[in-house]
Amino acid sequence: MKLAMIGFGQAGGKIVDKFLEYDQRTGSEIVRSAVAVNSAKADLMGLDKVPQDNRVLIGQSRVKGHGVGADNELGAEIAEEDIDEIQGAIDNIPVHEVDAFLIVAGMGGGTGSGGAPVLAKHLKRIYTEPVYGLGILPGGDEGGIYTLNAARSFQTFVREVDNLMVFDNDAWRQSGESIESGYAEINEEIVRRFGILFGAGEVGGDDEVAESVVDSSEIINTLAGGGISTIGYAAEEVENPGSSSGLLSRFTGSDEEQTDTANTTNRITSLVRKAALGRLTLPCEIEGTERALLVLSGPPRHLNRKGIERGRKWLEEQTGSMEVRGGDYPVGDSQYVASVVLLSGVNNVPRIKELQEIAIEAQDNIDEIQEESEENLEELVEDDDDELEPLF
Ligand SMILES: Nc1nc2c(ncn2[C@@H]2O[C@H](COP(=O)(O)OP(=O)(O)O)[C@@H](O)[C@H]2O)c(=O)[nH]1
Ligand SMILES: [Mg+2]
Repeated sequence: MKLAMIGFGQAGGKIVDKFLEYDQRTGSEIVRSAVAVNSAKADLMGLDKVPQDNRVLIGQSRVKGHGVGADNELGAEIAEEDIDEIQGAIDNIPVHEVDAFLIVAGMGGGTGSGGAPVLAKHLKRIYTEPVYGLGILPGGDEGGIYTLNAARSFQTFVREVDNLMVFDNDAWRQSGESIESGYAEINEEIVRRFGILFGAGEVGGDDEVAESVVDSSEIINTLAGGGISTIGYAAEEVENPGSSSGLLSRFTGSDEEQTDTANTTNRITSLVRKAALGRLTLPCEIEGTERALLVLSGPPRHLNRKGIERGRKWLEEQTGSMEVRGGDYPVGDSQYVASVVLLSGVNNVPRIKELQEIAIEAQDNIDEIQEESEENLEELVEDDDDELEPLF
């Protein structure tokens, strides 16, 4: 599946940069175009792969290239004010060649948190292609302002996009690591999971013969209907004589072929379970998921229809969904069989409930403060009445 990716803010830009690197490394060709938008000049300069012409600095008249701090209201304002400049970069995208837009942003900061929902709304008004979000939730240790930003931005972002895929930094935090090296690993994880998912829809007719290849319409249909999505992943190393580093098996008897088939099927079903029950990009209860897509990637001889069908059935039972799709993504020279499970329209997510409560609480506080100040104002006016002559 071919995407136009727009990284908004620092996290967004870095992750899109990583997607470009992944594309070059694996030849998956999922990034048709990449744009980075930021209010901080230094962040844009820190990118490696996003073409210079596709780096858009917004809010120059307001913040002089220094960023908005963690002020996501200011982030939203400057995105609105400079939407034409962002559109200028998007005008260079051959939109007829892309299947969807993907806006990537950290939800806890200022620029991406405020700007990503504004851009989503804008793109949806102009284009008919789906607009997806990839939202990164902050770690719990980042502090209250980040959580509050995320709580507010998340609500708007999920409403504006066709589907919001989520990665929760808090669930992936590793202790004893510097933040930067921690992010480097986390970003690898993000790109691997989404790379396999979107790469699955990019296998052409002349690629490896596969039993049931996933195409991009299956990804789009799984995401259609909106809501929040999470992704599971599991992989196992396999022997692959087809790859350069694999061992050549000299002889394969028919008995061995049969155990091979059984092994292949068992490996696939166990990888599907591991992917769905292991750590998801956004941890949640998988029961009650509205739609799901299962992708098995790896060398064609290690993929089979029976395993995928079993895995698909198992996912139907676990999620209670009647809309579970599945297929394979043959990668001839891979040393791994990997299972990616996209759970779309998840409903039972503790982290999201927590964020919603925080947003409501914050709103109540704001209302209270406003009421108080209105009362104070009335008192002032009443007091004034006694002392001042009416103006007219
Ligand atoms: N996964 C990941 N998250 C990041 C990275 N950098 C920042 N974040 C997260 O994104 C949030 C927003 O930070 P940042 O992108 O710098 O804000 P912005 O530039 O104002 O949009 C932070 O609160 C972190 O949770 C990164 O490289 N990877
Ligand atoms: Mg930053």
